[in-house]
Amino acid sequence: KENSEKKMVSVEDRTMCEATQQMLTKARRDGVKLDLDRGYEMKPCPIGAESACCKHCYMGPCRLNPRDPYKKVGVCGATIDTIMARNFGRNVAAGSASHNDHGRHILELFRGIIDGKVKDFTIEDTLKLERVGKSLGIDVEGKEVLEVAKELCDELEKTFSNVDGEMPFTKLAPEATRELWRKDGVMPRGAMLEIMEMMSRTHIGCDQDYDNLMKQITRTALADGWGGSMVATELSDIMFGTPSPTLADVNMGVLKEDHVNIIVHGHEPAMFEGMLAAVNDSFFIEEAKAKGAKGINLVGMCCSGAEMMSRHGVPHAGNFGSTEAIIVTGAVDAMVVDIQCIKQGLAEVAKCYDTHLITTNPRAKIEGATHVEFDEIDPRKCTDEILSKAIARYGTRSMPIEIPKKIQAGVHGFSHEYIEYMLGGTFRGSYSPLNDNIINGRIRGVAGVVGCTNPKVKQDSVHVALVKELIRNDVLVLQTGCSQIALAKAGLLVPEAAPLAGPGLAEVCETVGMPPVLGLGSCVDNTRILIAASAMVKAGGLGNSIADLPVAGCAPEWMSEKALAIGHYFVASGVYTVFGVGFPTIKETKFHDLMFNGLEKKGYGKWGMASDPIEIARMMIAHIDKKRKQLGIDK
Ligand code: SF4
Ligand code: MSK
Repeated sequence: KENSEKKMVSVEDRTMCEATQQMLTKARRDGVKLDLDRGYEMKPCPIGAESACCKHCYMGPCRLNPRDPYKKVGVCGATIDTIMARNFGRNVAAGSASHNDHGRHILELFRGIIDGKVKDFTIEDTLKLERVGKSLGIDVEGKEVLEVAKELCDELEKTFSNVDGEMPFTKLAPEATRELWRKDGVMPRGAMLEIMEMMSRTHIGCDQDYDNLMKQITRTALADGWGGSMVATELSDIMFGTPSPTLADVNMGVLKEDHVNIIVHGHEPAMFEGMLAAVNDSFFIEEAKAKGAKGINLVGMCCSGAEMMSRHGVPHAGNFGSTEAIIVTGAVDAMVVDIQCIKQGLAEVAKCYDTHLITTNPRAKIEGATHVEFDEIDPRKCTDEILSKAIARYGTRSMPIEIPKKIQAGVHGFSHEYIEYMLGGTFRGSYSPLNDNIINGRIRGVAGVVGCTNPKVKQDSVHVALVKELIRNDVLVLQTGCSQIALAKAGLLVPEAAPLAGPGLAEVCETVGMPPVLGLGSCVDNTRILIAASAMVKAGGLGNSIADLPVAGCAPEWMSEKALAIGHYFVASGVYTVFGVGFPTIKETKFHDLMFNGLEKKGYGKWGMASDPIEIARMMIAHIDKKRKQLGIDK
């Protein structure tokens, strides 16, 4: 009864993804509640939504009034600015910790290959190994691959363990940007130290000056973007191959009724790479056929899906907002997960549709799921057990199957290296073609549109409307994560979408044969945008620091702490970054003013917030135009 459709908001108001609408309708009919409806029913605490409460000690929790924020202080005397800064700092610490944990495990895998303990993975891209080594000052001349790899591994270990000095990959940022970080004392040292210090300084009775807290927040966020996230992306490219454009299908129609369907969802590529190797084993293909299936269909979801699609063209079934809904098809024989953005609600939905939900990582188990641990030293032990379970489930399928017939082809896999190559071979030298096209005004500026979906807003709708408006105004859009999947489903990641762009951008797209929207991969791959932005500065003609560039960023449907860490590392690197949905600060407070105005005056980027996509586009374009004017390239 609780699920009666009468009480529900229409499915068209919950998501613009037609496949997800169809599955939400079916779930309601089946009496199964999905996150899209739970999100609508949840009434978030208005005090918490604006970060006006604190539970950092047991004299509280203390609640202040967001409508009159300076009227009261916490029991310890903490002001609204201290409370908001501490809360934000801990969010950023959690987000940075997630990406650094991911990056550190990728580094351990890399070390395992070098030591010879890991035999099922290898160093795929030796050219990139050399390039990254050289960029960090490693002498690669005349050295064996493993020798360079060992030196790179030792150097990148400092990303996590340094207690002083400068994090290795910060060398890739423009000198003026690094000088600002040094001058303000926010240059990140080692990620473990920065995250530890962030947690320590936000303990009751420690750092109670919002401006001073902002310094450690900035350092902790930079330790993500120029730290663990960048290590994850660059080493994953070296081990599994650097992406280049590849055609791939997206949306729930990639499931096949007559195949054993296995979905991999999460963030670390190793387990997915292991699955990809295992599904081609003729033994399992024959096993599947013996149960009446035509074969085994491996597809991705969320960010590890985006990463595998970029690298190998593996089909992608949908973003964060569709992970529960896809199980409602009844066609998913196993959903295999690792870390981050895996809703606990999947366990209940999987139970309802007799789907195996399989956790594989010791750092992320789910009550009610089956745990089959993945070990890089013996990957087949895990992948073979998963395949056996999925094939057995196919053989006993008893539910009606309903797969939405929605599928959209797109071009994915634009690494920063490929963007350099495509737009003229190099960013360096006398103004690269990308910079030339920005200077001559064909391309007005560059926007990064990234991040999650959030059931507080209609899934995908803000992403799609925003990106359409940006390209219509000649802004080239770079995408990652769940946002990229939203636009892929909407059909914008194809060269044929060029006519949707303004005349200048359309001309560039048609000349080069590229889409107006470029998909760069998963959410850790946002670091590709940092590297591309640094390369634009170094190419010349667009100022001295990232803050000078006519660029802007946005996460219009964000939800995670990782998104806050990413947003802040972009701001700290010099980028105007707008968030949709809402923001955990109160306007008319000193901390909010520092984030939304003060940081820019100090030479950083700044935060912005709006929920309407056209309003967000207007804000981003106004910033791009302001930067063009400052550079003297406005016409
Ligand atoms: Fe309240 Fe201060 Fe304790 Fe926070 S730290 S709960 S504001 S007394
Ligand atoms: S998965 S952090 S919902 S982009 Fe990277 Fe998607 Fe956001 Fe998770």
